Amino acid sequence: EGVNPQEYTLIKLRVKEIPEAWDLEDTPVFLVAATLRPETMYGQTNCFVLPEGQYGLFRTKEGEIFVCSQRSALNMYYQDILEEKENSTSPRCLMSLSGQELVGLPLEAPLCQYSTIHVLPMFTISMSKGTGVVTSVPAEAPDDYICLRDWKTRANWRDQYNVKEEWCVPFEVQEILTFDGDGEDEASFASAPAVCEQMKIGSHREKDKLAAAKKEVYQKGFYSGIMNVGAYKGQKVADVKAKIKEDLIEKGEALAYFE
Ligand code: A2H
Repeated sequence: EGVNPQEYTLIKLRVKEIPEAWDLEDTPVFLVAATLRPETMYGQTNCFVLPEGQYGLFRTKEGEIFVCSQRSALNMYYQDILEEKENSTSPRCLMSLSGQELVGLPLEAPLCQYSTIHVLPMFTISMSKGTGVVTSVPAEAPDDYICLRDWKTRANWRDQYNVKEEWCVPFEVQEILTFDGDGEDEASFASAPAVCEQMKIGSHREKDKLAAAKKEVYQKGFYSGIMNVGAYKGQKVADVKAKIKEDLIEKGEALAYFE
């Protein structure tokens, strides 16, 4: 962790069918995903967790339940997001779960074009960054694009990790940004799928190639991207990013988080 705190937006992904074993009845439960790109949430197709990662259920001050890493729960406790516990320096974990136990859960995600998306595994998630939960926007994030493509195309991986075809195959990359005056070619060149295909990235385990792709897509998206969907359609990403974040926070669908 560096000297300058990084501010993330935590996106609240509501669990649509709460497993009975969690014994929570009607309490609202959310997987919380840390993102630097709240303006891309229109393009969500799924969510990712680390199968061997340890996650926990934690109660917030508002009486909701968040699913996230233990480490991020401690940060949230100090940031006054989680329920206070008297004479304690750490939050209470209601239940501990592996990422694999979250795979397949149906979620409702803010701004998402699909009414239900699912949790899939991603092997490159770091449990010491964000919440350990990553929401997936394949149009703008090379990691997300390649990982979703892995689950769509690799039946043997799906069998091994209990991933159903219908959790990944039907979900299309949504064109959420366009690029100023450049016409179609430039726009499609800057998208994550185009950059990844051009770089011939074979699987989401190819971290170095993905880091290079990420840099290219990110710069282009932030500095020349124009919203192609939603309330700010036609406006520059750089001008509306903060507003989209504030709108989500105001609606109770996201919150600011630092680390
Ligand atoms: B971003 P930074 Cl559209 N492990 O959100 C691996 N990756 C993680 C993570 C973890 N524990 N927690 C968050 N992330 C991802 C959207 C997005 C992101 C787009 C484009 C680029 C992008 C949708 N996924 O990130 O190391 C999250 O993915 C490019 C950097 O703190 C989060 O933002 O800089 C980003 O990495 C945070 O990475």
